[in-house]
Amino acid sequence: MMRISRLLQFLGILFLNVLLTTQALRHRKFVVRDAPFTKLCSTKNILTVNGQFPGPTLYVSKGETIIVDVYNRANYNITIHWHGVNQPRYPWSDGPEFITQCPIQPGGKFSQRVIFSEEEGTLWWHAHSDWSRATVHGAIVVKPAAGNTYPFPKPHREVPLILGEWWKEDVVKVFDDLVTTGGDAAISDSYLINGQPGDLHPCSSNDTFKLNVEHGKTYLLRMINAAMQDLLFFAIANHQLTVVGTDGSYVKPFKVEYITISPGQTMDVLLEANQPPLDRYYMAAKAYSSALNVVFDNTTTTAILQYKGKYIPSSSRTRTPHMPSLPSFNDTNSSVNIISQMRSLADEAHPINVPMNITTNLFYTVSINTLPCPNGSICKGPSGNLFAASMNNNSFQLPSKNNVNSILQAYYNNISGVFTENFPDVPPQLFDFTGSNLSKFLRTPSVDTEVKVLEYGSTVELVIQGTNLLAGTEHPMHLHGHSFYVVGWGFGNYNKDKDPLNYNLVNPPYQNTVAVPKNGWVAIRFQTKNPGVWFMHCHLERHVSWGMAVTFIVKNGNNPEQQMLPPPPDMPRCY
Ligand SMILES: *[C@@H]1O[C@H](CO)[C@@H](O)[C@H](O)[C@H]1NC(C)=O
Ligand SMILES: *[C@@H]1O[C@H](CO)[C@@H](O)[C@H](O)[C@H]1NC(C)=O
Ligand SMILES: *[C@@H]1O[C@H](CO)[C@@H](O)[C@H](O)[C@H]1NC(C)=O
Ligand SMILES: *[C@@H]1O[C@H](CO)[C@@H](O)[C@H](O)[C@H]1NC(C)=O
Ligand SMILES: *[C@@H]1O[C@H](CO)[C@@H](O)[C@H](O)[C@H]1NC(C)=O
Ligand SMILES: *[C@@H]1O[C@H](CO)[C@@H](O)[C@H](O)[C@H]1NC(C)=O
Ligand SMILES: *[C@@H]1O[C@H](CO)[C@@H](O)[C@H](O)[C@H]1NC(C)=O
Ligand SMILES: *[C@@H]1O[C@H](CO)[C@@H](O)[C@H](O)[C@H]1NC(C)=O
Ligand SMILES: *[C@@H]1O[C@H](CO)[C@@H](O)[C@H](O)[C@H]1NC(C)=O
Ligand SMILES: *[C@@H]1O[C@H](CO)[C@@H](O)[C@H](O)[C@H]1NC(C)=O
Ligand SMILES: [Cu+2]
Repeated sequence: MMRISRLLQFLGILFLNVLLTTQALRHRKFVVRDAPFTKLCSTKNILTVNGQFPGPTLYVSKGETIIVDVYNRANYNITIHWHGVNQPRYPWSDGPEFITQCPIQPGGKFSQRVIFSEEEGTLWWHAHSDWSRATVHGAIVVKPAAGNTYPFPKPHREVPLILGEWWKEDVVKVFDDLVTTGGDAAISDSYLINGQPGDLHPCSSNDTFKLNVEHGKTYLLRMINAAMQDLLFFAIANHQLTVVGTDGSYVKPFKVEYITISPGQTMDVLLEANQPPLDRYYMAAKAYSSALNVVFDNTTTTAILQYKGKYIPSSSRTRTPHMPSLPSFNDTNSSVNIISQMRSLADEAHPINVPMNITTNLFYTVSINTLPCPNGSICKGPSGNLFAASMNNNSFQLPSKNNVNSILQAYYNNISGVFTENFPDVPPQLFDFTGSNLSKFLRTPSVDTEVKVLEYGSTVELVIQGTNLLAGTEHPMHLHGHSFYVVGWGFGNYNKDKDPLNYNLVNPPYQNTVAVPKNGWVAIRFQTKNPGVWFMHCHLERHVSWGMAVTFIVKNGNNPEQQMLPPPPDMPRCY
């Protein structure tokens, strides 16, 4: 009996392996190249995929694996990340530069295996090297597996809505200036909706994105915040929005007048076209930026919602659209409207599995810092210093600065000297993190390539605590390789005795990006069931460039199915 079942098991594994290796996977071709685009009255070349901006949408079914053949025909190193795709056992094509791979160099090609598993809903892909993601990004739509349906009535139509950010200047120059001057980044000139600034901006009236709807129908907006520097408020005049999902996972539907969406986050939103059809309505987005005395792009981007049908005279196409009202740029209470209402479905068809027995408690601070200006340089950061940022007082340094290997390659091949395993579980120094008058002696972090090693199968609770060093602000933290349950959040300092009593362990949302509120904290839980090297970082681009990041190494488990797969033969070379 035993023998037969062993044999069947063996044959099963054999069959699975044959399937994995011989199944014809769908290929998509991504050609990274320059293309000219005109916005805000001027034309410049930007880095694109297939000449498109935003880039092409990937459509897949839940659980599918596809191959994206990425060709670099630009003069710039590039990597591509599949944001929110957990890539089970396969960090090799995850994409963050010098974390899991060296960049694809000009003229190079990398065939990236993108492995979908539990994700369903909206995700996105973007470049993960320097600041090239500003223009190299696009949507990923994960449909339910064959025979399954949405947990809400099938919408009439689905529309990706990508929020972006545009500099008139070359974004490579904006990034270089940030690095060489040590100061803050030049602020952008506008935000974008599906690649367009909207008709409140000069020269933009003809190209404004327009959504034509039929009265009485429901539309699914697949929203992505691909902006670089700020959380965004978004609303549609006179229309309520029903949030039904985030980060490739469904939530219990709730109605809102506006949403707050973080860079890195996606949101599935139902729109009922139920307003007077002769009128037109702006869809508008603008920044939530609460740090004191920090200049930011305070412009508003718009698109237009208009009704179609033969009873609508063409003259209505020229009506001035209604403008939605959005919270003011520093309205922190309004910024948490979404995080406070998110609940996962937690039903039979969408079960959840919140870790209850925590094996690994982690407490990480996220801070804006300064580093002393090197002698002989002029630095444009605070008081003539360099801007920096940190987690647990460590300002993360990419290994490229010390070594040509990625952390993943170094880990897999046992190459020493690329990183240390010293990342601390708690801040090295405790202080009143959100206090209003913090000593400037707390501002200087250590600078190092430190990782946190986790055993396979650990149940992790990570509390991320914002600090008020320099200026408290919100931080959208994104984890690669794992989604996590957001079990709690609050303002002020986390209280380890009181705050856990208010956790939602029943139906917390399942996300890959969560905004730590200004001078507040979030608690997330996940189980390490994905061996590999996984980056975690703030998705505000200047903050990650200043070092607000940590790398997790999740070790292999004992069973072969709990171990990393071998690397592909065409991993980009590091030299
Ligand atoms: C918009 O298009 C019209 C007609 O093609 C053209 O005359 C006008 O100059 C365009 N406006 C802008 C701002 O490009
Ligand atoms: C945006 O900020 C600029 C200064 O940077 C200011 O002059 C302008 O009034 C602000 N506009 C809005 C709409 O707040
Ligand atoms: C927001 O900014 C306005 C104008 O700068 C200021 O008057 C107000 O006190 C600020 N509100 C908060 C909550 O910080
Ligand atoms: C924000 O909400 C808190 C708690 O409800 C309240 O105490 C505080 O006054 C509010 N702040 C503002 C600026 O409205
Ligand atoms: C919790 O985890 C620990 C360590 O893995 C284990 O010894 C213990 O039995 C677990 N407790 C429960 C209630 O599962
Ligand atoms: C920089 O200059 C200061 C003061 O002149 C000196 O104390 C320090 O040692 C110098 N640092 C370096 C790295 O040369
Ligand atoms: C790295 O070290 C581990 C444990 O010592 C060993 O099992 C593995 O084969 C080594 N890998 C390489 C590529 O040498
Ligand atoms: C802030 O702290 C410094 C010393 O740590 C003190 O001199 C100063 O008076 C304090 N300012 C306020 C507004 O509390
Ligand atoms: C951060 O690390 C630096 C360098 O090790 C140390 O001097 C400083 O005291 C630390 N600061 C805090 C707040 O832990
Ligand atoms: C691209 O990356 C390689 C090695 O990873 C480096 O040697 C080269 O200088 C980079 N090229 C550019 C244009 O940044
Ligand atoms: Cu941040």
